[in-house]
This record gives sequence, C-alpha cells and structure tokens, in this order.
Amino acid sequence: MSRSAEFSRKTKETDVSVYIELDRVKEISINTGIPFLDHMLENFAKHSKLTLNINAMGDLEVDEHHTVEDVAIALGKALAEALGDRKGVRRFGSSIVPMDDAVAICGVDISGRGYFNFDGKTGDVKGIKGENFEHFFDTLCRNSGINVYLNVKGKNSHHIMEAAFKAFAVAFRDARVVEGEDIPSTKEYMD
Ligand SMILES: [Mn+2]
Repeated sequence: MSRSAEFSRKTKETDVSVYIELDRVKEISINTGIPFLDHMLENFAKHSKLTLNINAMGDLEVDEHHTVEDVAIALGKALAEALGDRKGVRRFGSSIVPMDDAVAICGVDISGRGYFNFDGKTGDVKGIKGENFEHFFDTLCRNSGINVYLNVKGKNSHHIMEAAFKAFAVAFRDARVVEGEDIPSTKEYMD
C-alpha cells in the first residue's frame, strides 16, 4: 500500500489542490500558474520518486506571493498526512547536489517538528522573487513537520534554485523510506 494524501485549500486569494503518493511513481502533473515553480516542483517529485499532482489558481495579478505560500501550505499538509504516524520511517536523509556553477547541501529530519534552516543567497528568476523561495521552504517545513537544513551557493539563480529543490528531493527520498516497525525516536513519539 502506498502512503498517500489529498489536500485542498480555497481562500479569497488562492485555490490549491494536491495529491501525493509516497511509495509509488505514477504521475507528475504540476500547474501552479508560475512556470518556474512548476519546473521546481516537477524536479522535486521526479528526484524524490513521488506521485505528485498540484493544481493552483492564485491571484497572480497581485504578485506571486500568495500562490507560492499557499502551494507550500497545501503540499506541506499533504506531506504530513501521507507520512502519518511516521512509524518505521528512516527519518533522516542528506544530499549534496551540484548543478554546473551551483551547489546545494541539504539535510532532512522527518521529525514532526517543522523548521527551516537556510544558509546562502537566492536570486530572482522569472515569476518568482528570490525571497519567496526561502518563504516557500519555510512554509513547507512548518506545515509538514519536516526539519530542513539547506545551504546553497552559485552564480546563476536558476541553477541555485534547481540544485536546492533537487537536493531537498534526494534527502527527502531517503528520509521517508519505511524500513521497520519502530518509531525512530528515543522518546517513542514523533513531534
Ligand atoms: Mn532548469
């Protein structure tokens, strides 16, 4: 059985729906209205070996902020639900992913506690300001109960961000694997 979740969230600013499966690669379909964010989330799903469908309609006429934030909220909630009680999960994962001039170092702890720890500098790309990438990861962490450390450096903003999403994908791919029955915590509880 594949761990899965469906999550929808509609506000006056955005309408987002997410479907995710953690243990089966079926389909990746991402439509957020922001092509660069689609590109990043496709990379996340591809390199994390997930089934991921995301549809978002946001108030892009204002700017991209609400859409980026609300996609992160919905994806985070879906991840939390799909991970469930996190019993038997490997819990930790880490990666170093280069992309030409850029490199990203990522550590993931599926601890139940959401915290984003960021080092480095991001830049603007088409459709998204650099600051909104940090906001995306921070929002994703807080809503999923996943602790992420991410360190990026490089010259080209597209490469830096793509390396970051791939590094997160590879670290998460390992961390979410179920390999036993135990709750992987000395306190026998994940939070
Ligand atoms: Mn690219």
